[in-house]
Amino acid sequence: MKVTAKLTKIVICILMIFCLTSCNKRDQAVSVPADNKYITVGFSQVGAESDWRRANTESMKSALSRENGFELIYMDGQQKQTKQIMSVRTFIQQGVDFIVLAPVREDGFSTALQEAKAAGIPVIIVDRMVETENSPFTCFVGSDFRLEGVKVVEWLHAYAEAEGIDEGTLNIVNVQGTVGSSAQLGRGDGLLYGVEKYNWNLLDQQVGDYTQTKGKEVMEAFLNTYPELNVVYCENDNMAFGVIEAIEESGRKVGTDIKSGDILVLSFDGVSETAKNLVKEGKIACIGECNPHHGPRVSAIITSLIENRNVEKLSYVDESVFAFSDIVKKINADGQVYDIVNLGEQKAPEQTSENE
Ligand code: GZL
Repeated sequence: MKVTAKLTKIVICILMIFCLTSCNKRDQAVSVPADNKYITVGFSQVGAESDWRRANTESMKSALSRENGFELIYMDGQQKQTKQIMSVRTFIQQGVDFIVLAPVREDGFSTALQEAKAAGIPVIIVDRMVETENSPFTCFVGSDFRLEGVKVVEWLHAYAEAEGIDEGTLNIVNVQGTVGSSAQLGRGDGLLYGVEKYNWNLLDQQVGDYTQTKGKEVMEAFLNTYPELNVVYCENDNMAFGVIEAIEESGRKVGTDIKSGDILVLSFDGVSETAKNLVKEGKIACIGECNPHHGPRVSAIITSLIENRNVEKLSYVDESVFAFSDIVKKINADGQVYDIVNLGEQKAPEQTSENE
């Protein structure tokens, strides 16, 4: 009898251990919500201030879609850093899997990023950059804004040379993007690089905040103050639209014939057909392209991170330069040669295999 009792006890203990471990397994299985089949991504966008921004939002939404396995929580920062910081903190409380931040300006996000890190949530910075020292983020994908600016100023220099324009007569005004944003800081650096290298006259710099309305206001003031101005360095297309309105309403002419009194407009983005048509007309002489299509890159980065594959800390999108004519065919920016994409005249149709 004793042996049987002992054996029974052993069997019960074994059964209990089995049940406990399998229950735990079942508990662990239940602790992961059954509907958690999507990767949740909290995206804090700058706002909706420009065509570029709307294209960027569209790219992110179509890439981070449910069909692609994502649950996207989109928050519009309305160009206010306080709203974006609040969004990051909300995402942390919601326990999202990833945070994507398009920062309105470089400084001021470090604390919120530290909080996301402490919560174990990877942060991907897109488009504009945050200040890098002690700003913990997993990786960045966006543009090299200084390079964008250098490309445009090198185009202006090459154009002036090709047209026989004395560069000492270039009187430039700068309509700036949002102060403190890396797009504004970088493109502004590009301009100052050209002013110094080619001895241009930089008459003034005022903030247009990337919007058409403010771009027009700034240009109206410039026209009243600087009758000698003949070049406008505009840090995005929507401000350029406002600049062109202001110039034409003032009775001056927008164009590329500076020697005859035209005001030559330079810009950035090149996203909308409106902007490209203005280049064809010569009302915008040159656009430094700014690529808004970050969605697929962010989706690929998230997939790599989930699969524990390495991702580049900083990755930059490829961008070109659009111009109103092919008078300048190539430029050299920071030691790299770039072909100019001529929008002005339709080139001969591409050679096809039949008539090669
Ligand atoms: C650039 C982006 C800028 C665009 C503007 O990557 O941050 O912000 O040039 C947009 O059109 O408003």
